[in-house]
Amino acid sequence: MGASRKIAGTWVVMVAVAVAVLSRWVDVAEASHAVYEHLQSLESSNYDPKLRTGYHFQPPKHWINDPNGPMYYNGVYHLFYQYNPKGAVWGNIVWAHSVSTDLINWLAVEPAIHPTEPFDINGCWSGSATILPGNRPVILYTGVDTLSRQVQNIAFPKNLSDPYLRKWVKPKYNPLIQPVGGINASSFRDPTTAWYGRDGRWRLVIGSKRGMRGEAILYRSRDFKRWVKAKHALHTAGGTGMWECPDFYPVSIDGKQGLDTSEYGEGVKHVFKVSLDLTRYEYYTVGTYDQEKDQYVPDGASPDGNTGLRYDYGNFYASKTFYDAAGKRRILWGWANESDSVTDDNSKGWAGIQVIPRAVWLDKEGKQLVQWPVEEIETLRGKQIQIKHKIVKSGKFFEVKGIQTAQADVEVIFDVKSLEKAEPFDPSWSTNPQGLCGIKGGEVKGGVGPFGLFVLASSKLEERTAVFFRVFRSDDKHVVLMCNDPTRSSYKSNLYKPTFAGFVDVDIAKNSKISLRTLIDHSVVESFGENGKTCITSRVYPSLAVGSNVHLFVFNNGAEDIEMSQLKGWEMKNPRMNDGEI
Ligand SMILES: *[C@@H]1O[C@H](CO)[C@@H](O)[C@H](O)[C@H]1NC(C)=O
Ligand SMILES: *[C@@H]1O[C@H](CO)[C@@H](O)[C@H](O)[C@H]1NC(C)=O
Ligand SMILES: *[C@H]1O[C@@H](CO)[C@H](O)[C@@H](O)[C@@H]1NC(C)=O
Repeated sequence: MGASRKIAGTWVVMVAVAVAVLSRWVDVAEASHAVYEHLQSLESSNYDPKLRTGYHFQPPKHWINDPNGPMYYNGVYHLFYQYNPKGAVWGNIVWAHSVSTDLINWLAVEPAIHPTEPFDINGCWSGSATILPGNRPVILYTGVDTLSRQVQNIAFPKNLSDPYLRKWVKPKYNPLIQPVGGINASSFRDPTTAWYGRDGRWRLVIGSKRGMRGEAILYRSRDFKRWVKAKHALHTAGGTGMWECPDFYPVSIDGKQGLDTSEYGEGVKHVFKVSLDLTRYEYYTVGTYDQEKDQYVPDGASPDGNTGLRYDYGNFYASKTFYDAAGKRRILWGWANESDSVTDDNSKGWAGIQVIPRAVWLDKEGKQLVQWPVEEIETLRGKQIQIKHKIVKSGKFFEVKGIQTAQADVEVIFDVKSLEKAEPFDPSWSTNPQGLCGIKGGEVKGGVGPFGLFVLASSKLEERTAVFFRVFRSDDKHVVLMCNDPTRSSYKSNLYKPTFAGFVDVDIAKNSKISLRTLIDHSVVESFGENGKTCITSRVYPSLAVGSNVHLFVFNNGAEDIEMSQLKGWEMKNPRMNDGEI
C-alpha cells in the first residue's frame, strides 16, 4: 500500500475536516494516507515517551506503516516495514529492517531498500518475501518509477552468509512487472508471497482495481524473472474499490499447524485477505482455490467486502502473514496507526506500531480464522496475580489490585449463569456490530452485559477504556457482541475515539463461559475474545491514566449478575525493541 497523491497539504486538511464533520466513509479520492507535504521534510525534534508502548514493535522514533516481507530464514525472523526516517508523518518511505530470534526482542539493522533507481525513485512501497528452493530468500516490492507508475521489483540478499541479510541488491532487469494492458498504473501494488504450482510455475497476485471492482491480478513465472499476466484475476469483487495488501495462503482444515504458502490439495482450504482502501479496514474470506483454473472462490459463509470477516475489528491494517518453518505455524503481522492528531503525533515524535504477532489457523468449524498472540510473548510475563470465583453483581465494579497494569497481559473467564434477561436482537444489527456498539457502549445498561474490563483507567474512573461482551437473544439463538469502547479513554475531547466491535461465534447457552484476553501497553489495547475468535485493537491516549496511575477494573452494567470464574494478570517486561544497530 502507500499510495500518496501529490496534493497540497491544505487540501488534505480540508478533506480531513470534511470527513470528521460527516463522520462517515467518504471517497477521499482514495487517498491512502493523508499527505502532509509541509511536514515531510521536517526532522522530528520532539520526543514524548509518555504513552509509548513497552512491548509492541516500534522503532525508536518516527512514522511507520505496513509490515513488509516478514520471513524466517536460517534461525532468524525478519521484519521489514514502511518507515519515514525523518519524521512522524508519512513520507520519505524506506524499507526499515529488524531481526529477531524470538519475535519479541528486536534489533534494528540498516534499512534494506531505499529509492535509488529509476524503477523505485519515487517510492519503495509494500511487498513480500518468498523463500526460493535452495533456501534463497527474495523480496518483491512495489516501486514508484520516474513516470510515477507503480511497478513491481525484485531484490536479493547481497550475502547469504550474513546471518542478518543486511544488504539487498536490486538487479538491473527491474522492473519485473509493469502496469501494461489496461492496468491502472496508480492502482497496482503490494505483491504477495509467491506460491509454486504443480505445473512448475510460480504465481503471485498484485492488488488493483478496475473502476470500483477490486482485483487480485495474477501473474505466473517459470524462472521468477519473466512474469506473465494470467487471463483472469485470482479473484475480484464489485463495489469494493482498491485492494491493497492482498494476502493469499493455505490453512489446514484440521488443527493449528500452519502450512507453507505453496501447499495445496487434500485437507487444505485457502484464505484470501485484502485491505480496503475505501474503508481503511481489512476483510478476509475462507474458500477454495482451484489451481487448474487458477481461481479462488470464497465459501459463501462470509461475503467479500466491508460486511465480511475481519482479523481484527479495530485499528488494524495492511497485514501480512508468513509461514514460520521453525514453529510450523502461520504468523500474522498487522499495523495499528495512531488515532491521535497529526499535531500530537509530531510532538510525540513517533507514530504507528505493529501489533503483537499472532499465530493464525482455521477454526474447527471451518468458517473463520482463530488468532492468538505467539507464545513467545509469555516470556515477558512478570509479577502475577490470580483471582477466582467472584460474583460481579448487576451494576457493580471492582478494582483488580496487586500488579501495575500500564503494561500488562490479562486473561479472564466469565461465567454467564442465566440468559433470561438477554436483550432482544434486532436483525438489522447483524451487519453492523460497530454501529451497535456505538449505541450500546459500556455505560448503557443491558440485560446480560455489558460485562468486562475497564483498562487504562484512572483511580476514580474519570478515564477508562471498556472492553466487554453483551449478550442478545434472537429468534433461534443468542448473539454475543464484543466491544471496545474508548469514548471515556481520555479527558481530551479532540481525539478520534471510535467504538470498535465484532460478533463472537460462540454458543453461549451451551458453553455459559466466555473468555477475554487483553494486552495492555500504555496506548494500545489489544483484545482477544473467546480464545481468539474475535479480536479488537484500539489506540487510546489517556491524560490521567498514565504510568503508575493506571488501574484495572472488572465491571458489569447488565441486569444479570455474572461470575468471573478466573482472572490472571501479569505485568509485562520490556523486550529489546530496536534499541540499537547490531
Ligand atoms: C558475507 O558474510 C559473512 C558473514 O557475516 C562474512 O564473513 C563475509 O565476509 C561476507 N562476504 C562478503 C563478500 O561481504
Ligand atoms: C486509476 O487509479 C487512480 C487512483 O485510485 C484513480 O484516481 C483513477 O481515476 C484511476 N483511473 C482510471 C482510468 O480508472
Ligand atoms: C488511522 O487513523 C484514523 C484516525 O486518524 C483514521 O480514521 C484511519 O483511517 C486510519 N487508519 C488507516 C488504516 O490509515
